[in-house]
This record gives sequence, C-alpha cells and structure tokens, in this order.
Amino acid sequence: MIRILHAADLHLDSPFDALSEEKAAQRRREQRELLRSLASIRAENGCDLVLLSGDLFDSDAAWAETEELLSLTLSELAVPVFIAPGNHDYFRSRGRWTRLRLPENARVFSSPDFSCEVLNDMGVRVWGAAFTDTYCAGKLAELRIPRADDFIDLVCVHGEVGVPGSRYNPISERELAGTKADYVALGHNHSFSGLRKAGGTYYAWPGCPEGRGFDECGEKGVLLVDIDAPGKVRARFLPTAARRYERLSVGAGELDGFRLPAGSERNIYELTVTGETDSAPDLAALRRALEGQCFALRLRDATRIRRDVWERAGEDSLRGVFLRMLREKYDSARTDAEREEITRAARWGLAAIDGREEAEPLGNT
Ligand SMILES: [Mn+2]
Repeated sequence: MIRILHAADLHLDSPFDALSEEKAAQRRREQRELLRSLASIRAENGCDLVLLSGDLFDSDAAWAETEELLSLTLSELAVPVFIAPGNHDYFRSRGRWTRLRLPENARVFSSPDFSCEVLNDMGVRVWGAAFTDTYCAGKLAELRIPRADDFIDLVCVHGEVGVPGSRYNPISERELAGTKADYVALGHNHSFSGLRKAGGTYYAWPGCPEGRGFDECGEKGVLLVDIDAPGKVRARFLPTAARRYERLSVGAGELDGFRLPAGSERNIYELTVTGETDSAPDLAALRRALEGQCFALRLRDATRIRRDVWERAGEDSLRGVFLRMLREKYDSARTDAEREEITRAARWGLAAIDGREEAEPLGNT
C-alpha cells in the first residue's frame, strides 16, 4: 500500500483585502503555518509521498520568508514531493521555481508536456506537467501511460474538470479515463471534489486548505489517499483551515439577543439581515453586539420596507412631507435598483426623523 498526501491551491501570501490590514497580515501568517501543518500531517499519517497540484503561491509578489519556509517544509516532509505549478504560480525561466533552492526530495514539473519520475523502491511512477503561463490549453489528452503491471501510476497536474472551454487546462472525464492512471491528483477548483472515478482511474481535487473569502466557505483541507493495489483507492479529507468563512442570515425581528453559533470565535462571518421592517435595522448596534464573538464580521442589510410605511405619507408632519417627496420619486423611478435606493432612503430618513441612531452604510466590512 502507498499513502499519498495530496494538497493544492494554498495561495500563500494572498492579499485578504476584505480584512483590515492587521487581520490580513495575521491571515497570511496563518497561511504560512499551513506549511508547518503539512509536515506534521505527513509525519503523523506516515505518507509515502506528497503531491502538490499547483497554485501554492497566490502571485509572484510572495514574501521571501514564505518562499524560504516552503523550502524548509519541503525538506521536512522528508519523502518525495512533486509540485505541478498552476495558473497563479506558473513555471517560467528566472521565476521563483528556478530561483528557489529546493531540497533534493522535491521535484517541480517545468514543462507543459507530461514527464515521468520513477520511484522504483515504491513501485510508483509520477506523471506531471506545469502551467508555463496564466493560461494553459488542455494537456491531458496527450498523456498515454505505457502499461507496466508492477507500477502504480499517479498524475499530478493543475487543471479544470468538466469545463470544456476553460483556459485553465480543461480536462474531461474521457481524458481522465484515457490516462489509465490509478490516481490523478488535481488542483484549481477550491472546493473538495470528493473521490471520483472515470473508467478505471480515480481522481480528486482537495480544494484550498484555507478559505480566503465568502466564495470559499465551510471546512477546507487536504487529502490522504491510500492506494492498496492498482484500482483500489481510498481518500480521506483532513480539515486544515485555521478559520472558516461562513454565511448566515437572520430575520430583522430576531436581532434581539441573536448570537453566532458555538465555536464562532475563530471564524469569519457574513451575516445578512432579512425580512420586512418599518425602519432600517441598526447594524451598528448589531456589530457592537457580535464583534467580540468572531474574528471578523461583515453585515448585509437585505431587509425590505413594509408597505404601510408609505401610507404615513398622508401625515401632516415632517415625516409626511419627507415620504411624499420620496414617494413621487419612487413612482417615477424606472428601474428596480432606483426604487430600491429610494426605499432605503425612506427608511434611513425615517430612522433619522425618529431620532434613532443611523445604521452603518450598506457594504461596510
Ligand atoms: Mn488555479
């Protein structure tokens, strides 16, 4: 049996620009700690080799200390490591992959054409290819693995499955099956695929091991892949994320005493307030109430004004005059977006007239 640690899309040194500068720096530090945990996961689980399927770095603008830490981690992994550069960290001459001093156990694929590394002592062959630019045409169709009964064949490559027009090495199930490999270790898509099978070939992508935004919600991690014999493949997902991104919603009527779920302290939330109300929800108060319960918080106001608010337009009062003016604008508005904006103005204006504290602007993070 061989056991593989398969990870991809670390996107080290991401900008995290939705967070404050201080918290973004902390997130980048936590990403670097991810490298350390790869080494301990490898050791604790006794993995025989490591496949890193691209986008280890988010861009060329990585910190020198991050690159050095990668070199150190690779040597600490202490088993053969294969890296298939992706669209964010593609291989180029005089780029980081030629500049970095990598330990002897690490091999970076450098050509868009597949090449093979044979690990005789394990009875394993590793086939891999690299992005050498941001975009890459489909390459997997060209891979025809010559049959060798005594070897387990692995493929390590960055690419996008099931999106025929993709500019990121589009890969079809038919091509996966055509490789006749035992396991294809992919990267690019940031959500775990589950262990899949095309023909006799198993394949998977682990997703990113650390979420970086609300498009990367939920548990994130890496894969332990066991190959007992050719055609006998199992995979286990290991969560690695220091913090999770989560989206929640709450009705405007349920804000009093609302709390984030247990264990929320480490996580990052987007909370959307929904429902029909007479006035804008007090997001500033909500923020004060919840801020201590999580690492970072984004509030969204998706409430709608109750119809009867407009009915007060008949009042002989400042409120009445204000609502009549807005109602005229509302009736002559041409788009939903305009009407939405006027409705919001009505609610905020009413809150101001009633002496309530002003809510934080929509989209404040
Ligand atoms: Mn990618």
